[in-house]
Amino acid sequence: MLNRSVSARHAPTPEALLVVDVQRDFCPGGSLAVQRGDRIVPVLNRMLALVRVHQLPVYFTRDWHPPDSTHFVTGGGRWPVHCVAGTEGARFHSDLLVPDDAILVSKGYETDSNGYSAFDGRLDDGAPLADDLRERTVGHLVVGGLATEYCVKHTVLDALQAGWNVTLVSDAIVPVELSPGDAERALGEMQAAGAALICSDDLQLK
Ligand code: VGL
Repeated sequence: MLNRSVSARHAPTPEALLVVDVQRDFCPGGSLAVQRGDRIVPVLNRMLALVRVHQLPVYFTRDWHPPDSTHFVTGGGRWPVHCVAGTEGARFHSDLLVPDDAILVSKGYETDSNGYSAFDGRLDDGAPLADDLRERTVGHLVVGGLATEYCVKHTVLDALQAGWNVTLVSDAIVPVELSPGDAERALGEMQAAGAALICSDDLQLK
């Protein structure tokens, strides 16, 4: 368990990487596959290498649903069963280089929770994401992952609303695009709320 009083004394780290839901069920072959969702894995791996050089915190969110979630069609919701806690489909993509010191954020674990936003999630020790970010004095989140107009969008909007700066990495996100234009609308919403949109090649970390 993270010792919170010790972590609060860490040197300030203004930026952190937040990787949203790059789980097997959201990738080709999964039960809620985002078309070509896995194409961001090499991009994220390059970003992870960069972040390591700068020794910045890295958060990985994961959908972590109970089998009887009301988020699923089987429970009256809109989505096929996916990312059930502890199953193969809930694991991160096998090529994603999740570092040993990655901070996991599980969300959607209550029966009646959609768990779209990382800010509804908790770390392994039960701390809400926002508390951990504040303790590490993170002021700026660099965000990539799946899917643009659901978990990425809800996470980014919640982060901005709560006062974090957000840089969204355009080639490290993929939409579900259930209806044409969904992704563009989501990007517009996030930018209007204050998110900066950049390509991973232009990413500069402090
Ligand atoms: C997601 C649809 C349903 C996501 C999660 O991770 O974006 N999308 N559940």
